[in-house]
Amino acid sequence: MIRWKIKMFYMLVIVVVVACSGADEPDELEAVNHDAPHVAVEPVDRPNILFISIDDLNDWIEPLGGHPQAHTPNLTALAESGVNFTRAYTASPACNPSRMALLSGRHTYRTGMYSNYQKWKEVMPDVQTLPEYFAEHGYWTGGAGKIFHNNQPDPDSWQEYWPSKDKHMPDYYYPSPGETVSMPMFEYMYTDFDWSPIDIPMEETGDYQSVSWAIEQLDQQREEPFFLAVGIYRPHLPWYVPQEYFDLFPIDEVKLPLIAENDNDDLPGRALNIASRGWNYHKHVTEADQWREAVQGYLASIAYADALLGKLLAGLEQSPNADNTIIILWSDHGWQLGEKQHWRKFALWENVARVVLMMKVPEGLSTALPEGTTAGTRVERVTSLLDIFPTLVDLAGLSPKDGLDGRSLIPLLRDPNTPWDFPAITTYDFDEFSVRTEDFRYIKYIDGGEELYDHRTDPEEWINVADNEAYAQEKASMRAHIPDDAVPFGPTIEFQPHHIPPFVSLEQYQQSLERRSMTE
Ligand SMILES: [Ca+2]
Ligand SMILES: [Ca+2]
Repeated sequence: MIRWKIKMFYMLVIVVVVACSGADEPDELEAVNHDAPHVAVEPVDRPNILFISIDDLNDWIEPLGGHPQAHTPNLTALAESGVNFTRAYTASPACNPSRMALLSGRHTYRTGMYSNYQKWKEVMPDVQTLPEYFAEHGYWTGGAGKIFHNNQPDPDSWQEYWPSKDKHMPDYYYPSPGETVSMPMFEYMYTDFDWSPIDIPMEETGDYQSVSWAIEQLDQQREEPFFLAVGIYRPHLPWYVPQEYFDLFPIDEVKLPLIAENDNDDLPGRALNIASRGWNYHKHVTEADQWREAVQGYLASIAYADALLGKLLAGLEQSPNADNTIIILWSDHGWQLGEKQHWRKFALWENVARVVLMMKVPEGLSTALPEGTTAGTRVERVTSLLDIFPTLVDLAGLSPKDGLDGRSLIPLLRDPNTPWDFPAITTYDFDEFSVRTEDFRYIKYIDGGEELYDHRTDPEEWINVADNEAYAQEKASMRAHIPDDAVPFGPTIEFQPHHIPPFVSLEQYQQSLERRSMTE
């Protein structure tokens, strides 16, 4: 029905244009045709949006090739039926600032929402979130699982939510408080830093329940179009998933990530500080002989998340909304498992800044992209999670929203080779920036330390050429992208003993180093 209406609208525009201009050259017609959807004042119907987040998922998926053993048939199927953005980056390598940048469409350095240790509603009380914007334009908005940061659900963004508007996360398995299954506890260890098969049927796991609820929503016929958000929590720690997913990766065959010997020798001081994250996770993991087990746990958790994605997409396929729903899938940031002796997120290197981003737009559904996406497209241009908000607004034909920091990806959805010279900026907490272009990554830390990597020859970021004279020009042009007007750090929460407070000044960072040297 929608397809038919758009085609009719299309034909009408062509007829009117031909009548008015007398143009009869096919390429002129083509040009007009291309722009025609933008003159639509009120499209007759809106496409549904299925908005899928997979937490803490790095590039260890088959369509991005980050680990040779990844088992992700459903991500592969989505990439092959839609568009895979292979150079997509987060605005910030932590759940809360990344998600709030995406959901507000605003950069961290424009809002002051820099850290997990902030309440976003306090930092940006007046923000209109992406789902709120869709609700304002007549959408039913609902969701399940982690979309906003764990402990900061937003009842205002949704008409329905599972488990509830005030509790976004379903219950997940945990061992007894303070206990772990595989990884021996060490001082200041993040208590979820653990991995193990669990003797719990798939159907009883939290993410399975989120996905099941979402499939029920897909089956409903509503008056309004839907914006349905599904947050799959794994592969966020702890990596507890059913045995069958561990069985995919026999421990003797698990391959560790690619590591360069002496990789850290050319890192500036603050980078080394970030790598150890204060408490040297890498030392504890290797001393406990758990590196391979951790990699197995992450791969198993990715395979588990992929299986649930498959269940969700099969649910869509079998629903009455299979042909009138746009799919978007994203992860909030990447992860490191020992590269540069770093574990977890909270860093500015490629393995952490790179995210998964895929879209699929059926034909005849979006006035901005009536032809839909072309199956199997790879977009290798640099993109950002900030681009999601304006892209979805365009795809749904909503009125443009002011003040968004990203840009609509419609031109790249039409033609992945469109020139696109927009570097991705990633912030780590405050005043630490990474700039990524197609060929380079540049990092500037709070103490002035720098890194520069040439991705044409060094995709693993092993050779820091920041001090190499041959790269002086590239470094200067990369550095020029760092904003000089970043807003101050917004209010923080009360810090717990295990928190690493974000540094909001060089002095504060230096004081922390002094304190640390006194305790060592
Ligand atoms: Ca995350
Ligand atoms: Ca190095």
